[in-house]
Amino acid sequence: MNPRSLLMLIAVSFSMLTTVQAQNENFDLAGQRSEVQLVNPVPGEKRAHQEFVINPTPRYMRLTGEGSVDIGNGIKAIVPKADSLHNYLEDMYFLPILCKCSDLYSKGFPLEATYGEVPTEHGVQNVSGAYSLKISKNGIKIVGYDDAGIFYAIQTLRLIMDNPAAKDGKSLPCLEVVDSPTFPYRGVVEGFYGTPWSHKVRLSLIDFYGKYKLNTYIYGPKDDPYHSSPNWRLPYPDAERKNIKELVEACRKNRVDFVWAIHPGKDIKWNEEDYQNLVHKFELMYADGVRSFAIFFDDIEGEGTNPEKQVELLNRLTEEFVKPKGDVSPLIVCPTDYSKLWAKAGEDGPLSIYGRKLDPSIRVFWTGDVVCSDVTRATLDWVNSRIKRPAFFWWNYPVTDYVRNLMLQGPVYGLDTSLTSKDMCGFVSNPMEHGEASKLALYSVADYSWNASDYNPIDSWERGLEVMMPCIKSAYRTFAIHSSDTETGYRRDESWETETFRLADYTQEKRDKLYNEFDSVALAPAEIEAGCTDSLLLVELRPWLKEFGKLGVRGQNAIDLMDLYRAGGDKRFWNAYVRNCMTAEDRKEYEAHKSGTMKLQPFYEQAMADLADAFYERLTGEKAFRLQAIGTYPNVRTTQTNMMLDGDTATFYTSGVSQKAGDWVGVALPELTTLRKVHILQGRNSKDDTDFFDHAALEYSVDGKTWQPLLDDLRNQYDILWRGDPVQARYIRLRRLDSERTNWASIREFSVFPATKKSVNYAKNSSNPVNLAKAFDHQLTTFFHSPGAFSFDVPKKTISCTLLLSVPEGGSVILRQYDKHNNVRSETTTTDSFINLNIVKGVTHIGVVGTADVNEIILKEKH
Ligand code: LOG
Repeated sequence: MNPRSLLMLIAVSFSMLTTVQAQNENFDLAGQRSEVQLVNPVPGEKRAHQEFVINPTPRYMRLTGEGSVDIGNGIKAIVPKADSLHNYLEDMYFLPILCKCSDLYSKGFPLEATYGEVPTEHGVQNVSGAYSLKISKNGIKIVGYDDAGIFYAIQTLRLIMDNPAAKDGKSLPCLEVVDSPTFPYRGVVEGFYGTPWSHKVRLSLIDFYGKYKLNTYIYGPKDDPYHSSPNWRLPYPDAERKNIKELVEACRKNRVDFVWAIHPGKDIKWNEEDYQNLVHKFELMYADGVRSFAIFFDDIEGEGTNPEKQVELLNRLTEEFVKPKGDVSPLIVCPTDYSKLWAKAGEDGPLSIYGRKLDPSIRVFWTGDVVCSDVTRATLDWVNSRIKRPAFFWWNYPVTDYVRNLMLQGPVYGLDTSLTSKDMCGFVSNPMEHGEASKLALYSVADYSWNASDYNPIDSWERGLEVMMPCIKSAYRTFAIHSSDTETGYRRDESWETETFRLADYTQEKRDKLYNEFDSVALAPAEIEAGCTDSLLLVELRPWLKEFGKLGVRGQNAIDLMDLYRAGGDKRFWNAYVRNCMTAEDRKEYEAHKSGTMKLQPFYEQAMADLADAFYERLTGEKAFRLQAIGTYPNVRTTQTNMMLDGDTATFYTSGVSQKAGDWVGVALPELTTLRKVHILQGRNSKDDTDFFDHAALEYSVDGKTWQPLLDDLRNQYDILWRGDPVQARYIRLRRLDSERTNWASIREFSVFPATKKSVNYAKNSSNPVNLAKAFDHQLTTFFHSPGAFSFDVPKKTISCTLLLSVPEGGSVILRQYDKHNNVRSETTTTDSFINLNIVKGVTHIGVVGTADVNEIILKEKH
């Protein structure tokens, strides 16, 4: 599947989640403006952990009340014999081990670990990884159900030692832990598009998996050519082979299954030759130590999608490769129908074929109702009843391959805590291409998948933040809480502790709170730079931190501007205002590494727009002519609609979800206005774009309820222009009519031209006379760029002229007033962005020399 169709799938998937916002009958402009988000809030609450933190949260833990024991003099350890795979003394490297002996008289605090011998006597569950750990005055007793059980008891001990109560490893609290995992397979699938993780990052992650009791690492980066087409048939080059061997070894130490996945479906032929090619590749991987294998048939088209052939291949491999080897785990498969969104439901559907024919040992992946979606009982019941086994959940979070400009640091939630291994056999997360920065989410993935019923998303996240950056948790938390949502994807709550406000709702209290928050945002990057000890993590976060700091500063400045505006002082206000506007370059940089998309940046945008409008009204006594996007799509409330109102045909608004019957996109005018022209540019281009309404009507309304057509039955029109007898309207919209199309909807520009406002006839000597209109459009946020010089006419009765500019590029501008003989009657040079000229009698036009953006020119006439 090419990236475009992948996006389409995601597009379709999100459309299923959204609800229709505004029906024609109850259209509500106020509702469109509100900050209500279609995002589930994060459940759970922060807990006090006075004693110590263990992740994943143990199923049962009790302090026995015997106080603590001293291990400062060393430990005498009795553990099962080391073999080629397991060496428990090595696993206990963090303990001050004196000797490994059973001699009663030898020194050291006794530690004894056993497994396999009637472990249930100690309350140990009958599942791999289960263990009990008892610390008492008599010693430390570990009982594992199996090797993994001992290893996990050791990890719990290791985390206890990390806590302050352990007094630098000298003391241990007396306690009892009886613990076991909810799901047998827990971990990570490196299954994203984009740059695969580096070897160093993979190794660091594997240690992280072991520490937090994750036991599965599925290697399947889409952009590793030896995993997918074209090279899945070929052996890895030597350097990669060496690395894979090292990964296998690191996984062994950490009791992690290294599962090597192959993605052959794009060009596999269902013949003997390709079967042998696949077995040959598996043999090569086996020779390098791999003992677990997966086959992915996701995101493919054509021959490879045939479920009967997929089943045949998997069953034959099970019989001829897995079973004869004796030490290879059952296979894992990702079906082509991995999400309910397009899975065929019927008896003859691929999943039902799997259910009837696939060897029962084979585990089957499932991503939920859509590609990136919550883990629910309903979705599992749906798939399990077809595949006839508990699915293996492939959770597409915190993956960002479909929103690569985001860095997801929010809580892990949307996971049903009542599920058991009967509902799903395993749970793996597909993370971001930023492996270190994914650890925060994986910390909680480990918590949930080990102990689902006690999972508390907020508390887990708070603990994870502390583990990631213990010395500067607060700064990191500030970054994380505002870097959570996907904006257009699997929506996640963000900035839930922050309350923003509009200029009209300004109160001292709201102002101070938000100002402090922006202050923390502005300071966070430097604090994290100074205090984060993980250099790999810093490298990943740095581009986002830089933009985050800038967002903090412009947010604070916006609040300062509100204060300045309220204090009066036009000159000071405007000069400060233009300095806080984002340049095209600023926007490009922000767009590339976004954060604060749910509340912080929208606050900035809204505050700047509100200020511009209020200031315009103060200067002219008239309402600013600002268009407000409205429509059926949830994101018409977001700043994304600016893209169709910015006068720039290179940028566009996109619905982000597929179009359907009843959809429309429109604008609300500030007041009832007589219109003479409407111009809409649909699509991302005018030639062959798929994202547009190919059948539409242009309509206007006075009340937002009843609509009249301006143009009807528009077919395949990207460029829609209406001119006619002026109409009185408050709302204009482009409505989708009957169509087969299910693409997204995109609009490059939505322009409305009032008849009551004077049209522009001022362009002279201007290289771009069209854009000069932006200086006369009765609002301050759009602008005309003066490339060096321009001039405009001054109507007869004009007594004054106010120019609102950006900071002039050369530092200053010259303004010359000319009479009709082109004689200069007055000349002013200024460095100011707010320029007020009294018009000299007889002046007919004004020349401006200088390079600057001209936001507005306001001419006042004598009454
Ligand atoms: C891909 C996956 C990708 C993810 C998120 C699966 C099974 N496959 O839509 O490689 O990272 O979505 O974009 C996928 O999820 N397909």
